[in-house]
Amino acid sequence: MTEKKNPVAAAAEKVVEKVQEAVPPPNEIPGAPSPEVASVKEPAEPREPLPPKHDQRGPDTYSPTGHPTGVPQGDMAQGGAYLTTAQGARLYETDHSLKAGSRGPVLLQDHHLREKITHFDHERIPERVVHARGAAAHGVFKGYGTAGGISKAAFLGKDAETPVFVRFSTVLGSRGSADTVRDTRGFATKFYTDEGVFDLVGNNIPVFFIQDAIKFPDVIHAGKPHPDREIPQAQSAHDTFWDFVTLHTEATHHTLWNMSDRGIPRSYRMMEGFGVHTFRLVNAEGATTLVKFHWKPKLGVHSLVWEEAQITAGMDPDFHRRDLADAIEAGAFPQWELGVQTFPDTEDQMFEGIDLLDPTKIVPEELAPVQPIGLMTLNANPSNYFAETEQVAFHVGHVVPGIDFTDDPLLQGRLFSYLDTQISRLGGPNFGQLPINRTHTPVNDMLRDGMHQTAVHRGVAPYHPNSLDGGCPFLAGEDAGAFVEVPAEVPAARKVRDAAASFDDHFSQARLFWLSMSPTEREHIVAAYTFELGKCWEQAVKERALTVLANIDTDLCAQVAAGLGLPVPEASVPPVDAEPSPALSQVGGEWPVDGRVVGIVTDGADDLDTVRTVRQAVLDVGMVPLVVAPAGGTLGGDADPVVVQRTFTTARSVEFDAILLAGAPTPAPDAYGARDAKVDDNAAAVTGMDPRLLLMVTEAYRHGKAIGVWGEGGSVLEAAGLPADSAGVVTGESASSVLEAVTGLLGGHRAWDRFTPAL
Ligand code: HDE
Repeated sequence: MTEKKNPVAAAAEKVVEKVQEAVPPPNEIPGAPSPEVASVKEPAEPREPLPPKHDQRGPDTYSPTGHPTGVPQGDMAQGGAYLTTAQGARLYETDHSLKAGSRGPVLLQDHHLREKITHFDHERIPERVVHARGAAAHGVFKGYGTAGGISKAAFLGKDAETPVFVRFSTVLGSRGSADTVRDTRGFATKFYTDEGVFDLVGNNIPVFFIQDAIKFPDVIHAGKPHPDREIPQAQSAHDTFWDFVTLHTEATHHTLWNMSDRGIPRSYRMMEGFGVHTFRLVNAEGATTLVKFHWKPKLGVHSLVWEEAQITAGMDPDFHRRDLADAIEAGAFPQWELGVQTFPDTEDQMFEGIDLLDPTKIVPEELAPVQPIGLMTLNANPSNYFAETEQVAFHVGHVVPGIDFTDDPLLQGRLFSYLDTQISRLGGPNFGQLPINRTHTPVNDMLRDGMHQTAVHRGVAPYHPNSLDGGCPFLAGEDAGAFVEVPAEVPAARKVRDAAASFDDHFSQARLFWLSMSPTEREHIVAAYTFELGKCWEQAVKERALTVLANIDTDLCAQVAAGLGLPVPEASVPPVDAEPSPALSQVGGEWPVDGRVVGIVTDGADDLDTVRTVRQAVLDVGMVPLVVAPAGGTLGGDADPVVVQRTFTTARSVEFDAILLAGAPTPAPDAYGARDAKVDDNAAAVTGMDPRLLLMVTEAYRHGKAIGVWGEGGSVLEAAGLPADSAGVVTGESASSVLEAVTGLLGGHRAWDRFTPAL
């Protein structure tokens, strides 16, 4: 018997094919705003809306009650060639309101004007109270099957593939704030599993500021801008933040991570993710294991340097957003391995003396290795920021059978907060029906009505038990895949507002982290504390902060005190030596270079064939080449033009992971200080080169970046006063050998050997 094809699905396939045919090939250089090259004249011929760009897709198409609709994603977007009202009536004019005479008053009957303006007036929704600034991508998670012994969750099964949507974020800043500020980063993953949605709502730092959710409003009020002037935006370098974290010393460990390079990631693609709390997994036999979740990026963990982060916040506030979207557009799909540290589910919930319920503590990987259980690949950008990235609603309580909670008091409070917050942000209790939040499994709840209800429920008996709807829906039982809470024992106890004595240790793991850092990383930590506390106004806050640092490490405290010009206090809790955890350091490995950005500087007159070859070679190894020249346009005539992506006016070193100098550009026509403050007129006269290029290489040098030089490029180093024999500076006759060496250096992230740490 031949299988009858569902006509909706068949039609959908055809449309999908059509859309795919229309999709243009990937651009070599990501960032084109549209799938088609724009015309100079305004297009006049009516046509259907353009397809999405090749790298974009929307949420999978499911009904509000979790049924696959077979509707192509394109049908979730606008359609038809003509401008219409929201009700679909075609319009002939949208540039002028309806008036009584061309100079007369506007008429109240102008339904188009009123609809257009009213809708616009209501376009905004409240931003997230924390993690407001973010970027997201679609992808897929593939289980390794290695977690089968500890969790019955089907999506962890061998080769099970589950669609995911991941949103990365900063914590403190508003929606429009800069990406590269010093802050914790959110790392939230929505798994659309066959057993319901599972949200793993984590951060890039494995510990948290507080041990109990009731303190969350306090820490966030302290970290957010001061309530009177509403400054500073998106940063912790201010009095209220340091006032709180020094009075509330359980924040010490997390604050130290923030002051380390982890607080300024190079890219969302190069961050670890952590579930932070200990979770409880349960297998098919009902046996339980305590775990901590880890995301390990295939590209390694890398950071910016502080000056670079600051310049970037001004030059390109969207740096992390752009990096993620560009990498995916260019086909450099970021990947993370999901892993777990496992611990026996003992009565005391301790492991090697570490309280597993205390979210300010890690378990060093050397004590409990991270065991890989699956691989996540992000392979598509959202097609609409608001519909997807802004409206995605995560909730720690979205779990599936096989994953359960522990009594971590921070986790317990989050279980309340995430559901609650969506109601005010997304306008009611039906946020789960927004396309990006829809589960891929049939929904049969008895929740009804409410604002923005988009399901059309049938039946008369949304209550249980009933006989009028035939008893539907029925309860499942564990054997039919129900989520059944682990019947964990709760010890007989008295009601108290209190914490366990083991929660009192606020310094030992901060010291463990400090001792695990390389000398370079320690220098960065000292600099970060000195900067942040130096920005505080209150002397008392600085002095108190030093008393906290004294409890972490004497050297750290002394160095910061020297920078602040304050005396070094005695430790109140003398530091006790801990075994360092090498896994915590970011320095010293080799990683892939996918999506790294290489600036190729040419004066336009040098050997363009070499520039072409190097540009192609950069693309061939999966990196992004950006050609920088004195002026825009193309170089080398019409036959085989080299497109210029950046000029000295638009380029800044922070955009590049490495710089290749193919030439020594003389000052461009706009290279004079009156027009561009980056130009030092004197330097231009003395060196005969464009001073913005000298600024670019000097900054790249300061930021530990690889610099490759051949031909005339050598004279740029000389003019900039940079030693050609310094670590990470490659000079050579052949461009290809220089590029090879630079690529090798990028594998190690930065040339840290260029600097000599004092610590
Ligand atoms: Fe959140 N957190 N959080 N948080 N959190 C929110 O939920 C909250 C905490 C995290 O990309 C809010 O939808 C409380 C730890 C991420 O949409 C809110 C406490 C960790 C995101 C909320 C914490 C996180 C949020 C704001 C203390 C790492 C962004 C908007 C108990 C493990 C998710 C929203 C996204 C967002 C509450 C602590 C991660 C208000 C009460 C610990 C990644 O519900």
